[in-house]
Amino acid sequence: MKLSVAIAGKEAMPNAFVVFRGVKESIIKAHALGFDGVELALKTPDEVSKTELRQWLTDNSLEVSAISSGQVFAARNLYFTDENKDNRKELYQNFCDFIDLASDFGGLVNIGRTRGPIAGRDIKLVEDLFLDMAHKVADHAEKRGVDLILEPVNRYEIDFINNLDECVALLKKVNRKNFVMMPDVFHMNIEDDHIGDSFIRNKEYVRYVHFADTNRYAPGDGHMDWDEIFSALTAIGYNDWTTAEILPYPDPDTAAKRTVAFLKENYGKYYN
Ligand code: LER
Ligand code: MN
Repeated sequence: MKLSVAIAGKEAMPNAFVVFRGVKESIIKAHALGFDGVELALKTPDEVSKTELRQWLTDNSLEVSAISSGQVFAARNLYFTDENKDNRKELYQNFCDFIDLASDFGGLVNIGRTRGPIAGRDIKLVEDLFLDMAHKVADHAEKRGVDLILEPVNRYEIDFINNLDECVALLKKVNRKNFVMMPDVFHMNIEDDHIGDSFIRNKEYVRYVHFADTNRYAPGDGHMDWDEIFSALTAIGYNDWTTAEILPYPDPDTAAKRTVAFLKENYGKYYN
């Protein structure tokens, strides 16, 4: 497996779920602390120059693990289940641009809270709005060789697609090879029956994984059963990115250092 850390540009909202801010500074830090990659949380596609990004990654032997889109929802209020035509157009264009960026960096674009809420509406209408946008962005992603990764998110953040079973039920309706799943063990701890069983039940769709402990602090700082998680990931043959999407507590450097120390000391054999 490879270890990545969530980062954002300097302009990210204070509540963005990232450890480091400032793309260049974050890449330098991530490399120095022992990560293999960074997950880029972007608000807009033009926030980072491709040329500079490529140079910073090369200089620090780092990869982009994925582009994440949470701030497109949190800061710009754009989402798949919106009925407003102009907003849908803007969201579609934004996703096409993220996909183009991902085709050069990482090959993955996340859909977390950007899927949008049900918000008291008829579930059929909400799913149809989601499916319509899902197919449009999947068409574009297919041309660029990019996968879209839908993330179940806990009920206190959004009311649509909270656990892996619900996510896979919807992904079966999407029915596109490049539209798969990104489980986050922090949300799974709240929503799924048993983390290990849920990974195994839904294994065909697992493409990327977010790590955090039960309190959303660094792995090892809460009461998450990491043995169960690594056993399940091994059982399903998962050997790809595990990305720390944690609160920068008590400060970004300490949180990042604790993540690397805990995972490499206890589960080093998985990070060959
Ligand atoms: C939000 O809680 C989260 O986990 C993000 O990765 C998705 O927006
Ligand atoms: Mn997450």
